[in-house]
Amino acid sequence: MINRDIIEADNAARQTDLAADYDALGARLSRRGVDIETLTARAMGFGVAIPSWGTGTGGTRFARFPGAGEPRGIMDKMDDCGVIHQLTAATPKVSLHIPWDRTDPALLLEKAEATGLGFDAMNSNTFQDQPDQAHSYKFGSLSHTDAATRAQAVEHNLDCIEIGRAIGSKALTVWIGDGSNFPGQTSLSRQFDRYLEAMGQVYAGLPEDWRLFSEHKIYEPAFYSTVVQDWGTSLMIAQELGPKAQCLVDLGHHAPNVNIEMIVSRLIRAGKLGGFHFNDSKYGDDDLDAGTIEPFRLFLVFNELVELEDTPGIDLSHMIDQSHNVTDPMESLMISACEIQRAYVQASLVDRTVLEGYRSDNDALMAAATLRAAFRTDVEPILQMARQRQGAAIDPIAAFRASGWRAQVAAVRPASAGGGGGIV
Ligand SMILES: [Mn+2]
Repeated sequence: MINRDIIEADNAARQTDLAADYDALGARLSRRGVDIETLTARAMGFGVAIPSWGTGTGGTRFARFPGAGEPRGIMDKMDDCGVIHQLTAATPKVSLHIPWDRTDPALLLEKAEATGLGFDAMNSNTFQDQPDQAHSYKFGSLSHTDAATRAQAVEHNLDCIEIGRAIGSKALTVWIGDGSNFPGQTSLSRQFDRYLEAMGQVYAGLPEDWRLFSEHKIYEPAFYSTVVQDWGTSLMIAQELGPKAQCLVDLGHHAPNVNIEMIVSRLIRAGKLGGFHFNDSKYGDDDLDAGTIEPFRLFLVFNELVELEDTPGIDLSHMIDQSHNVTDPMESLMISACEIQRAYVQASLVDRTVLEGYRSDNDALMAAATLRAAFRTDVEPILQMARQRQGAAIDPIAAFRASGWRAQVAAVRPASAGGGGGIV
């Protein structure tokens, strides 16, 4: 972890400005009937999980250009996640990926204790072959035509649940690359039947207090058809499997211009929204940093979440899923967590009573203006204050750079080679 003195010294230099900015924003919000302290408390209560795989430099299918001091394994990844949470106070959990993070659960618990972290959903991997496995996933996993290959994929998912149980996780996210590259290559209907049957076996192995998240993605690695390609299919899966099955929305897994906030609303209505993989995209599953391309879309997603937050039974896993190819992954993850938190706070200051009035009166112009007023409000002082009050950094990137963390770990972590996974 980073020495507390470094964080405090960096905060000290920013404290006076923050106090002035916070008071000024508080006065402005007060004129709109909004209590800044309520928003700060909400910011402090917000958390988004870091994907363990996001701490290493990602890549594309063309190449990966490693960075300095990349984590050597899950213990280093947990150290990095601990620092991200220390500086942002917004990332209390880590989402593990098996087999990339496979290790003794006792060591994971020990590291979680040392870094002040917990564990969010487990992620299985049947989109790659591992050196020791009997059957290849080249032509699919849970939906493969061969029963033994499907059984192997089911067994792997059950194994992920076992590891998760040992470390206090409460959910399993299943994303598969299964599909086809050619029309006629596979039966679209029977392939889905096979998937459902295999997932039924995974579902049967879920502990009582666990949830199973089905993550859809429109295409890639399969380029003609994908078994779990959209939210409709994901909803069918969740409804067929049972009450512990829900849908996970990865923001980058849709066709361009799809109205994701409406998908969010529909899934909540069905009682089937389980969680998110936050990221941003310009063209496809780009896995860019949250809020960098379409911050208004991120805001609109949170607008639905805040509007429906009192829906009975709603319990969402907020997770990041990004690939950091040209930035320091820890810096990208810190900024992303803060941007996701920003969208949440901005959505929290929408005047819902006023908005409902405009909706009732069919005043489209003022309804849209009400949302824009919230989106345009600079809530940075609220985020900064939330961090400062929790002992984190007012400016996480500045404190991180001042700490010299990257250079320190680069001295003990050997340079890594290219390759490895990044885009899920
Ligand atoms: Mn994802």
